[in-house]
Amino acid sequence: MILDRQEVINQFAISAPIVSIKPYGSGHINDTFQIMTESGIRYILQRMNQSVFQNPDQLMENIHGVTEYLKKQILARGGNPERETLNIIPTKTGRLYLRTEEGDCWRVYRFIEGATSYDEVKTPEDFYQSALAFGRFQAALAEYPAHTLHETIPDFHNTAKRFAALKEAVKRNRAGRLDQASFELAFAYERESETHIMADLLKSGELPLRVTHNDTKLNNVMIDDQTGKGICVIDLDTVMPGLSINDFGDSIRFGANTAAEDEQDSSKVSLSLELYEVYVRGFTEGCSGRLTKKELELLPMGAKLMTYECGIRFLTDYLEGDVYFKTHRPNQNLDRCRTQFALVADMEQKWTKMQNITKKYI
Ligand code: ADP
Ligand code: GN1
Ligand code: MG
Repeated sequence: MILDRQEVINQFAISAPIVSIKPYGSGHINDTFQIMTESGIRYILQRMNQSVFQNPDQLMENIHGVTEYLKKQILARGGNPERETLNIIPTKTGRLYLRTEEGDCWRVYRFIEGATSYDEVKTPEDFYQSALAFGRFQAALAEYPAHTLHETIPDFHNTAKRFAALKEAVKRNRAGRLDQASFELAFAYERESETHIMADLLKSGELPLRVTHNDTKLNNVMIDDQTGKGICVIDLDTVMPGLSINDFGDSIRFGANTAAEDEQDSSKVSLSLELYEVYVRGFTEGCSGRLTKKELELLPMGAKLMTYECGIRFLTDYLEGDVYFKTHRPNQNLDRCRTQFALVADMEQKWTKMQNITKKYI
């Protein structure tokens, strides 16, 4: 039997009758809905993207482990665990998620009220607050037993493997779009030698493996509407062992860009050095002295390589026919790739300035 959304939500441990179910948010991966109940309590319902996350059991085990761990810390400091971390609402049979007969996997979270996840930086203060929140998130998980975490997406930030996937996509030319992307491909290939940098630094022990978020874009943090503070880091699907500079870099890629991720006029793209500095300040403060000197020195590299890697991923998806990231119009993935590469080029121009700003915080 194919369940509709109402029947799906009926399987979860929610007592109040459901008033409405509406698509929600602007994430690129999962199908997200806002559930309104008669009591006024809201929930987030998500169909997990199983082509991206192939093992929902392991995925939910990670999120359950991490959120339970964070809850203890939040309680110990007198915080509100219902707002400061994700809360999984189990099914009526006590499971972390629902698998329907046709194989779809659904989960429900408590809705974090009185807070907003922003798709663009409106004020430097918001960006600073997001930096603090992501830094603190990493600090809070510093002692988390990393070996218990499943790798929900293998080689998620292995740039060399991402580059290899691009080469495969070029060979296949599955969507017949190769000719439209020749400039972008040349840009990507010119920087192939940089794809190994992070993995080499990890291998040589110069960078430590930490428990990281791995998807630190601005709309994955909730900012309190009253206090303006970053209260909760969400979208915990990719919490895995990783590099702190990648968490830093992914935030810069998205939030310190003067244009939207899918801006069609790439001349609007640039790195805001003001926002870069604001984020360095917030992130280092949030990590509260945990980052090593090497990690701090490599923050600009994290920003550049995460932007480059994301550009490669958008380009690969464009060539494959838009099968990974959600798209809402033709060429959106190509536009996204172009903004990322324009941002990389601008970072290369501003490299010394980025390094000088970073030095102030070492
Ligand atoms: P995706 O992996 O597709 O990005 P997310 O988990 O980030 O999915 O959810 C998409 C959006 O839904 C978020 O950017 C945020 O706006 C909203 N959202 C997710 N979880 C919650 C929550 N618990 N409370 C309020 N809003 C949420
Ligand atoms: C995806 O899930 P979302 O929209 O927060 C992607 C990130 C990319 C980002 C680009 C699991 O993030 O890695 O950086 O899009 N998440 C996954 O906007 O692939
Ligand atoms: Mg998200």
